Amino acid sequence: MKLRRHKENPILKPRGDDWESIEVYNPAAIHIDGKIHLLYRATGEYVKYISRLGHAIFDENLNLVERSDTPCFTPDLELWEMSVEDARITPLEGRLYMTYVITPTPCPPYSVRRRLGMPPRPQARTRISLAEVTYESERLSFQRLGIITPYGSNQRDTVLFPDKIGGQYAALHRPSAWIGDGYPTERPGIWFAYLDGLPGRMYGHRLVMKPEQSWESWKVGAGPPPVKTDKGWLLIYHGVDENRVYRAGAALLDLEEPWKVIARSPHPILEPEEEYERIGDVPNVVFPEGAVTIGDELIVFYGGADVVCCAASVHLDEFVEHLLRAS
Ligand code: BMA
Repeated sequence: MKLRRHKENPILKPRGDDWESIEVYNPAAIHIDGKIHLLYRATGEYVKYISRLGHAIFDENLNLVERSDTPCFTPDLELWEMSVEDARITPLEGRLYMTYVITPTPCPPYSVRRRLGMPPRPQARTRISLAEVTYESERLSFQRLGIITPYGSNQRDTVLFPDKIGGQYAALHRPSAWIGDGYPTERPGIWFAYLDGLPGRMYGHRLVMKPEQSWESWKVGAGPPPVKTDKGWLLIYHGVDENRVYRAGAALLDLEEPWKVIARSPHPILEPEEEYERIGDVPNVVFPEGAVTIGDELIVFYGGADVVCCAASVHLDEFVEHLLRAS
């Protein structure tokens, strides 16, 4: 079963001549008091390729209500954050937590470097940091809580579960360095871990999913935080193939032992088809990172071709039933 694209896609495009003038993509999403807040990755130049986070507010019909003129979250150079990328927001115990990627040596993607004749990408080991987000008097503020992923594991795509698992905080993460000899996967996969606190460190790692189908053979990574349903945790994830095409898939994970996969979509639930997904700074990319449930509808927010923000939706119960039948 496929997600249905929003008719007004893309819902956000680059604008101005500053920090968000070339790319606005891969948004986190959170639903607060009838409004949907997106925190999107924004870039304004290719040379340093620093990402910041922008903030846009939509109503429940996805009409844009407000878009901040300034970034809401910027790298803290004293913490060796040169670029902050690909946020996810999880409501947990009445608070909001954001996981985000820190890149020590930001660098444009291959297609842009080739176009601009730039030198090869420096070796970068990315890490995931955590922040608590507060929304008060229509303003977002952030308190940094520090790095949560294991040293040297080269991370992206890390999301907290919105509930404790077995009484412990828990996350899904994607350690790109944990492949090959000594690891249960040859290609980057989605792993489960507990956290010993917030802030805290990960422990008790278990592989949840590795690439299975040809459309996800290069790597897989979690998208938005898992959505709790009575059939299991619904995980929307991305899969990359040998030609670096990014598609979205879905899986259901056991509620108590989320490292156990109950169902998994054999086919993509969204793939690059529209021009804004096929043509951009990285062609052929749909990259889901945010999801909100409004009534029976699950709305998924994703980046298109590393340039724009988009939305697509599905009837949640029908989708879960279909996933159970199809796998
Ligand atoms: C990933 C991340 C994402 C990006 C995707 C496609 O590694 O950098 O932010 O959308 O590649 O380029």
